[in-house]
This record gives sequence, structure tokens and C-alpha cells, in this order.
Amino acid sequence: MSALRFGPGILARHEALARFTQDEGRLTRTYLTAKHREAGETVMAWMREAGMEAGFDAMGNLVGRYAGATADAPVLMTGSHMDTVVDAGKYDGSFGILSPIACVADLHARGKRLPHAIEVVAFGDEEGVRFGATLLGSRAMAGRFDPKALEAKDKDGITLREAIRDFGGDPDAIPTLKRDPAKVAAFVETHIEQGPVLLDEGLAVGVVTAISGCTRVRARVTGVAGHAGTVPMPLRQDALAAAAEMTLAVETYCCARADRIVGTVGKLAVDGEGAINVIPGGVNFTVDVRSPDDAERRAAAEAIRADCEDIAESRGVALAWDAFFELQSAPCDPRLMTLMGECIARAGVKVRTLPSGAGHDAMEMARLVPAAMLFVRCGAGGVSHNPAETLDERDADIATAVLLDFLERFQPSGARR
Ligand code: HGY
Ligand code: MN
Ligand code: MN
Repeated sequence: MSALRFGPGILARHEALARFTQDEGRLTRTYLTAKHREAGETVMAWMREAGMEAGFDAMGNLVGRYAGATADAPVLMTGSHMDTVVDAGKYDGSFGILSPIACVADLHARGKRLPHAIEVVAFGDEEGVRFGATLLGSRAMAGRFDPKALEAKDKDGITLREAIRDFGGDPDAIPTLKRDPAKVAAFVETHIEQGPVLLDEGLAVGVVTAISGCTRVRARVTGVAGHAGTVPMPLRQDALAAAAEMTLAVETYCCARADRIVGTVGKLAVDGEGAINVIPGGVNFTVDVRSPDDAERRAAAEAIRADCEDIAESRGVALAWDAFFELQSAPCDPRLMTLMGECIARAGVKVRTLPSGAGHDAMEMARLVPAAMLFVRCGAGGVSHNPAETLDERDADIATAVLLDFLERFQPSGARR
């Protein structure tokens, strides 16, 4: 078996990064926290070792830059996110940072400069766990940052604006982070698939065709709290039973269109945590609907809302429905997809294209410049957003070799070497 060039070192670095967690016994690293800074300083050192200039930008994204052959060379951007969900796996986001750093280190070791500079970005916030707003860094670089987000508060009442300042950043400088599309040739992100397709087909890597759009809803059901022993069933206005029926309505609608829609009720909470002998009077829950097709997604969100309204009416409860977040789907660039496919074939892997049901920073960067994504297989049934998330060192090796080939063969002008 030939020695693996990149895989073992990348997995060792994943282990090192996973130690920067704000939760005892599980991995949680959220935006602009002390652990974000500590992890960032470790990654910064790896970037500098690889021959890059590196530092945090005005809102806590970590940016490493490997100069091109000429000072005016356009930039090929790559990267992914540093933050994690609560009780996360080790590879979601960070693989898209460690893999390109390994590529640049290889170029640097060979003293090779490309016709383009390379920027590796460790975005500070993609998951949106701390402030509820997602893709903050990539939105800023794409010129789509909404200043209202600066007033968003975390669970301790700290605003994003205050947190950026505490981190040493400058919220007023965020508009200057927008990249000039005339100087950025493309953006490419490597990421674990977070699903079972590559695993089922025995493939180490795949080319992403489009990143699904998303609609997110905060819903509230208001019924009448009552004594669990005295209110006859037909007279109840049970908020939890209604929310449960609504949850099944989400599942029923999406299962009937499973080839193109997914829907999830990820959070559901009874007011005041509930009590065993009280009919729940109030329940909050969330809905997340996704599809590569925006029209399908919008129709789904509307149909699900109507179904939930009907359920509320039939049960005599009130429904408040706040579709607070929407993200259009992002197609990947055909030329970049073709080049990525060629690099996969040169690595001896069958070329498989597939959509991404998960959101990624590439979907924001795709609004500004041509974008592509390379998926790497993840094991354990493809599970993610879960500490059982796994990545095989041979797959990490193949994906990194494919990315390096892509970086070296990419031609800013559009031609390929
Ligand atoms: O939710 C997502 O799709 C991403 O993992 N933040
Ligand atoms: Mn994620
Ligand atoms: Mn991710």
C-alpha cells in the first residue's frame, strides 16, 4: 500500500482541533468564543508553516494567503467553516480548511507558484449556532452581509456587534471584506458529504452539482393548559398534540416528494418544560425545508403552512408561523465541475455528481464568483452533526490529492492546462 501523502496528517490535525471545545466531553465550538480564537491561532500557525500569510479579518474569519506567480495574479479562494453545531463531529467544516492547507504546504515544499494566488478561508460562522444567523463570514465576503445581524443576541444577551469587538474585530469594517469579483477567479470548497450516497456506491469523492436552498420557520401553537385528569378528550385544546400532528404533516408532505424535498422539525419545546399532569398550553417548534429546486421548496413551505393551519383550526388552537429565513439554492459552475471531474478521474475514481442537501459557505460565494464543491465520503452510514461522524484517512488522502490537482490545473482565464 503506497504511503498516504496527506490523510494521516490531516486526521491528526482534526484530532488536535477537536480539543478546542466549549463543552465538557463533546465538541461544540461557536463563533467568536475563546475556543474559536484558540482553534484559529492553531490553524493560523499551520497556514504560516505552509508558506501563507495568515490572520483574522475584521469579523473573525481566519484568512491564509499563498501568493501567486505574479503580484497581480487573480485569487482562487477555498475554505470552509471553523464553527460547529452542538455535540458535533470532528470533520464538518474543518476538512475544508485542513485539506487546502495540506495542498498549499505541498506547493510550498516544492517552491511552486501558480498563475493565481490561493486564499484559504476558515469562516467564523456557518452553522449559526450562537447568534441564529448563518453563513455570516461568507455573506460578508460575497457582499451580502445584513447589518441588522449585528443586533442579534446570543443566549447571554451579547450582541454580534459586541462579540466582534470583544474578539478584536471591527464591525464597522465588515463592508470592506467584500471580495472584488474581478480579482477572484473562483471559490472551491471541500466538505464531507454528510450523507450516505458516496458510502453506498463505494466512492471516495464526488462532484457537487448544486447546493439546496432552505426555508426555516419558527412556529408557535397556543392552546389551553388544563388539568390532565379532569378535561375530557373532546374538550381539549392541547398544544402539544396539535404540534405533533403538524410535525407528522411536515413528514407526510416531504415523504410524498422524497426525491426532491426534505423537511425536518428539529426543535420542539413545551412552555416551561411542561408537567406530567398538565395539558400543554403552548409549544414552539421549528421547520427546515430544503430542495435543490427553489420553486419546489417555496411550494412545499406554503403547503405545509396551510396543512398546519388546518390542523390548528380543527383542534381549536392558534398557530403563529414565522418563515424567518430563506436561502436560494446555488448551482455549481459547470466549467469548474468538469475540471473537478477530470481531477477525480485522474485519481482513478469513478466520477459521481450529486446535489448537496446541506448548506455550505460555497452557496454564498457562488453569488459572487463561479463556485464548486468536492465531497468526500464519510463513514458510519454517512451520519453528520453527530459525534459519530467519521472520515477515513485514505478518503481524506484522495480528496486532498484531487483538490491539489484542481488547484494546479485551474486556469483563471478559463482554459485548462
Ligand atoms: O444546516 C446545514 O445545512 C449546514 O450544516 N449548516
Ligand atoms: Mn454543519
Ligand atoms: Mn458544514
